[in-house]
Amino acid sequence: KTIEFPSNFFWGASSSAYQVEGASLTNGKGPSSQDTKVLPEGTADLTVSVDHYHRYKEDIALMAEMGFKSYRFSISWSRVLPNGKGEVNQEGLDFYSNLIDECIKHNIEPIVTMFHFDMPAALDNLGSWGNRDSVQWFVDYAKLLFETYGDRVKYWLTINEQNMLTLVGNVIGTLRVPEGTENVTKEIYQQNHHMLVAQAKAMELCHQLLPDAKIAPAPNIAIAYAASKKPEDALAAQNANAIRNWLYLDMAVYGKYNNLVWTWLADQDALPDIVEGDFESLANAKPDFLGINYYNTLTVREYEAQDGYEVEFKSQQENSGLENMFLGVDNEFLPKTEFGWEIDPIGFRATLREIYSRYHLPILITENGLGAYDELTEDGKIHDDYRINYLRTHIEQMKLAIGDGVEMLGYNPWSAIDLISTHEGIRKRYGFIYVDRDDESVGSLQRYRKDSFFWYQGVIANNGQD
Ligand code: BGP
Repeated sequence: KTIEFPSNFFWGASSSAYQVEGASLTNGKGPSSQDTKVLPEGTADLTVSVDHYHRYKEDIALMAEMGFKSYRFSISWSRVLPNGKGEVNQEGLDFYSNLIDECIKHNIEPIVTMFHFDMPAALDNLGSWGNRDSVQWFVDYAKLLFETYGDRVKYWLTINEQNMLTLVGNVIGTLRVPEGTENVTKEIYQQNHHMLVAQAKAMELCHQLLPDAKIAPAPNIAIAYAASKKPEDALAAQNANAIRNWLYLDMAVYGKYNNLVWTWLADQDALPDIVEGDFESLANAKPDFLGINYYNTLTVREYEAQDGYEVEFKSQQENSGLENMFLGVDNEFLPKTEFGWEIDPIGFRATLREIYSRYHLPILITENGLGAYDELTEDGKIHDDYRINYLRTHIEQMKLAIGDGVEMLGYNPWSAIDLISTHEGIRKRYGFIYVDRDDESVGSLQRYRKDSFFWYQGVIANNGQD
């Protein structure tokens, strides 16, 4: 059968503020947790990044040349509110206003993430998401954004990858556990609860202030496969799915804690403290769609204590596990990227099917992509056929998911332009647009069109056929 992408499908790509902008401590911007954290040795710092702050017009023009219908970017909280609350930085507000106008000028729909891993350092010092006041800080920040940009921004995303923040926040540098904390799991899931309530209140406020706007969470969702036919492995896969995926979507959509997660927390005496009214706020708020980041699936088997395995959820791609719940293993059917991430386009289709049948909300892909070492040739080309191949196979599977009845709003892979990877610096590139800089030196910052740039231009022009 012929499957078509909808005619108003949002073909575009993504970025996040601290990874592209630079100007990290200038023009009134306050430091964020990304500016104060110690970066892995040898990775580019964020003072310049790829200087999108000064070159956004050139960058948006290149996105328009590719035919983008949407651009997903994030607002740096501490650029608009240097202390996270209180005094507003007008220059910061103006920057995003100009960026939004520039998108609209090129008929590119701005899709705005409100929080992408960069907590204002001033709020970090007050305990970040561990402080119950963080709910109000976020709601006040959201109100400022809705009032300032709501006349032009129709699509909003609350918190990027809240599940990864909860599972590996220490690695990302945003969600920290205070030293001396006795029950680490309780502390982490308390912070998670504050984020969930903050998100619910922000979604409700959005609907009150901007009746035409649409708002969604943007977790990193990928289904977990059972490693074998062993029934215990099926249970382990359910545990992994609940903890990694469904907790976040069940909460955002139904305002209910997933029962597997709730009992797992209770067993560890780690249930979050709930304030009166929390469940009401959670139940009242409904997203209009779901923003989904997808990179790769997870394969798990039954947990066994004697494994001598370091049991900890390490990152989205590394084999990881959680005590008594599951252990991650390699999947021999899946190839890996140069950086060791499994590549699973069919898992993308499976994930989309599963999400849609659980929640029945339209899905916007807010990230998907391949990080690789790209090489700039002497004649100014980048032959990234590996990236084209990755994206092509994922688009094919997304199309099959549409054929399965999944309602899709758009595809915004990671990333529009090369940017600084949090863990790997700029040596791990994702963009359609190459930036001449490396981890050691800022370089010329000149932009080049990769082969994938021209390929994606064709895909968009033909609404999904290449
Ligand atoms: C997601 C984040 C992005 C980006 C991407 C790639 O988790 O939302 O900010 O970093 O992953 O990850 P990495 O840069 O580690 O390759």
